[in-house]
Amino acid sequence: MTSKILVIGAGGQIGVELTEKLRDIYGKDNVIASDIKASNEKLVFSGPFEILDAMGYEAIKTCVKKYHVDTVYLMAAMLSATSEKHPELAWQLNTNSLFNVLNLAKDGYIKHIFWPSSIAVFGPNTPKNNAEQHTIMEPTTVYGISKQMGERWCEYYHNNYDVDVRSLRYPGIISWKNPPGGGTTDYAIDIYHEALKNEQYTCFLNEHTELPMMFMDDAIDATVKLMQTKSEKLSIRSSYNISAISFTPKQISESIKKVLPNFSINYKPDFRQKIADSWPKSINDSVAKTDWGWKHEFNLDDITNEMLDQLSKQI
Ligand code: AKB
Repeated sequence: MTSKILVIGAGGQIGVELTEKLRDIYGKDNVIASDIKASNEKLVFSGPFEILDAMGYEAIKTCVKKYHVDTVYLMAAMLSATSEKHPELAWQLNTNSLFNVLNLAKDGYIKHIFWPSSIAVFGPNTPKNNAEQHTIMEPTTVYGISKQMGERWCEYYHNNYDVDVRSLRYPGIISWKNPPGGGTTDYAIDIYHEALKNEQYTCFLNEHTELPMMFMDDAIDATVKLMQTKSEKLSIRSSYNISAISFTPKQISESIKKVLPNFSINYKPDFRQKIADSWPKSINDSVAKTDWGWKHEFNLDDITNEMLDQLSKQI
């Protein structure tokens, strides 16, 4: 029998492109997109779609039974900046949704889970450069704490209930198809929109804030690859470090200037600076490379060219 996949939070920045990719690979009728609202027309009309609240165990179970789902990608989450404004809601969403899906697997309704973690699991005491898979973590943001807790529970459910749950610590993801929502790394998308519209950008992080980043295509590839890897090859059941590139606002602005020489940037750091300062500058992903052959494709100038090219067609 063909595997049936449910994507929860399919309308988000990563969810939309992940659903598209999964529908390409596994067939549109085998991938059910769901979200709390039907905000993305393309998603709704390109295959099965359900309105679904990630916080409702019974509703997810009903949907899983209706479509005979065996694999869930849980993409619903509140990101770092918004979570600092709504700590309780962030905690509820980010943790209840994960427990719902882990318990569906424990109760025998589904077999496989993908759940994204983040570089936000690291904190100010983590080594800034080349943060290892296993290192000091101690996250200081609500989002980071929720992701770290989630990682511990994923590993626990795997070890104690044999749940096949897999996860990646995504860095900032840069994309042009769907807008991001409420992250600290979102500046690296906003900057391309503003460069094309106004040739000017005011950045909410200071010029030297170096953060790990990745182009969407690489993030989707990593996700698909991890889920296609044979279980026995996976040594990590909390979440894998994955890395592509690291840059500062100044470096991304220099990359943009190569294409748009009149572009200028200025800096007005806000509350997101503190969040960014708590995260490492770069990530060591050697375990993902060894276990399942992870490798990124897009470097900073590739991303700049692709972003400016695609966004200029949209504008
Ligand atoms: C955020 O900025 O909150 C996210 C993340 C790094 O997980 N993009």
